[in-house]
Amino acid sequence: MSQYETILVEQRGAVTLVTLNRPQALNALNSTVLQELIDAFAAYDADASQRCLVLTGSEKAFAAGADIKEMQAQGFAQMYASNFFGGWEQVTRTRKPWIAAVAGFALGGGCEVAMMADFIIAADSAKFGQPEIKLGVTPGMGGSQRLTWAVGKAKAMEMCLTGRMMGAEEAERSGLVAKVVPAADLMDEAIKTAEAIAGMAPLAAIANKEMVNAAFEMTLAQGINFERRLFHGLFGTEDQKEGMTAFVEKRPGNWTGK
Ligand code: CO8
Repeated sequence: MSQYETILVEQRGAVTLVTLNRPQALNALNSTVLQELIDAFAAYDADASQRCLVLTGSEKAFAAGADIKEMQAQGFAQMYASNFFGGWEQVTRTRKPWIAAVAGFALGGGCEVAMMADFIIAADSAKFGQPEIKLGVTPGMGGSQRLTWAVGKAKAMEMCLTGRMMGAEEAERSGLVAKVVPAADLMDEAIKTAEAIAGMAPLAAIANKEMVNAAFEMTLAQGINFERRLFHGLFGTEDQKEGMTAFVEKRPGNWTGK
């Protein structure tokens, strides 16, 4: 029995599978979903047996946005005092790798959560968009920033100002998603990819993730220096010795995460 109301969490070997589960609202993200994801992601990060996580929704919707019905009546003071949805920052602080597997609608907050992932694998049915302008508002969970980083100003501005949806093929061409697969293959592909990552040296996985993310926060010179220092640091790990010895001995690495 899952201890959660709005998500399902399952461990498949070293891969944690988290499924958004509010089908009646197309997986709209409310405060309960957020709190449950914070808890599930923290549990994943703390569990040494788990090496990669996949977040997914349903065939029809990854998530159709933040829950409009929850937000509708709120005023500025309430939103500001509660720092409404500020908790998503905690999800983005997950240290270990995670993938968003997206089928159907990924709109508004749904698109924004997918973009918080380390990368997105999309079904050919996926539709991405930031339609908040149609509700008289804007993205509020990082969409104006992450979409612009991902696809550049022209497409990000056009999508935010018109609220139009972008299909999977265009999303791949534009750099928003890593890979598009037939809808029927989405979960197999996402789990297979997660298993491949889960089979890597755990500290190297975290270090690779930190480095790529540093590219968004640092100058090129700072980022390259950060990369080199972390690279040097991995020579203090057992897994570096094991990985390089395994290569020389022509066998797979046997990682300890030390
Ligand atoms: N919130 C609440 N309920 C929703 C949402 C949503 N975002 N999306 C769908 N639902 C509900 C519908 O109200 C409907 O419920 P009911 O059956 O009770 O009427 C049920 O889900 C099924 O939806 P539809 O009947 O509309 O299904 P369709 O297949 O006809 O349409 C769409 C699918 C096109 C996805 C349509 O549902 C839609 O346009 N949804 C809203 C998309 C949207 O505008 N998303 C952006 C929301 S705002 C946002 O995400 C801001 C994020 C930043 C917040 C940060 C705060 C700091």
